[in-house]
Parts: sequence; C-alpha cells; structure tokens
Amino acid sequence: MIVRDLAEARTTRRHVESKGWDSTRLLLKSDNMGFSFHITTIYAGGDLPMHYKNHLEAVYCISGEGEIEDLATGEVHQIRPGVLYALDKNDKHILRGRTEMTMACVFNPPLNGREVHDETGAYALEGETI
Ligand code: 9YT
Repeated sequence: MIVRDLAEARTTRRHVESKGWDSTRLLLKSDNMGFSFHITTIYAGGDLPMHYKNHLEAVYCISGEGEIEDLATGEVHQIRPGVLYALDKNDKHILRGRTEMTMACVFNPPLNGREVHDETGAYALEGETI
C-alpha cells in the first residue's frame, strides 16, 4: 500500500512549479499504478494553452472557477467544483482560471516526475524521473 500526504509531498521534488500553475505529483510511473495522480493549482487569471499529445488526462475541479475551451470546436465549458473534464481525444484546449482553482488530475500513461509543457503544450514521454 502507498500512503502519501499532500502537505508533505509539497516540500519535495514531487512539487513542480511552472508558468501559471503548480502540481504535486502524488503518484508517478515508478509507483506502478498505470496512471499518475496530481493535485494541481491553476493560478487566478491563468490562460493556459495545452495539448497533451502523448497522454490522456482527466481533471476534477475541487475548488475555484474557470473555463475550458475546446480548440477543435470552439466550445467553452464552465469549470466549478464538482465538474470533471477528460481529454479523451488528446484534445487541444485552453484552461482559464477566473479564480485560483484546485484540481485533481490523472494522466495515462503516468508521468515520470518533473514534466512541464514543451513549446507545443505537451509533456514528453521521457520526462525527468524523481
Ligand atoms: C489542468 C492541467 O493540465 N494543468 C497543468 C498541470 C497538470 N495538470 C499537471 O502536470 O498536473
């Protein structure tokens, strides 16, 4: 069994900060669960174009409010606590935070550890392991 505490993990290299967000990677590839699990903070006013070409991601909003734009269709979906979105087609999107948002995120395949977005908005498959 694996037991991890978010507050403790935030003090380690599991905590990754980038432009407009931070993410604490509570489960990673090395845990052999077949997915990774992260608690992400999207900062207020964030406007984040992303395109996870190499991963499927599901995101559940715990707190805060914002919106996600599907760049294939132009549809804009409101994000609030209780809403989940799943990028089941590696969907290119923009996530906007009206307020700070706390999100629970799952990635398949799992992240290695320290991934941040490349210039195309993707994470490399061979990210830095921790
Ligand atoms: C919601 C989202 O994709 N935010 C960017 C960070 C990512 N969730 C991560 O690495 O945990």
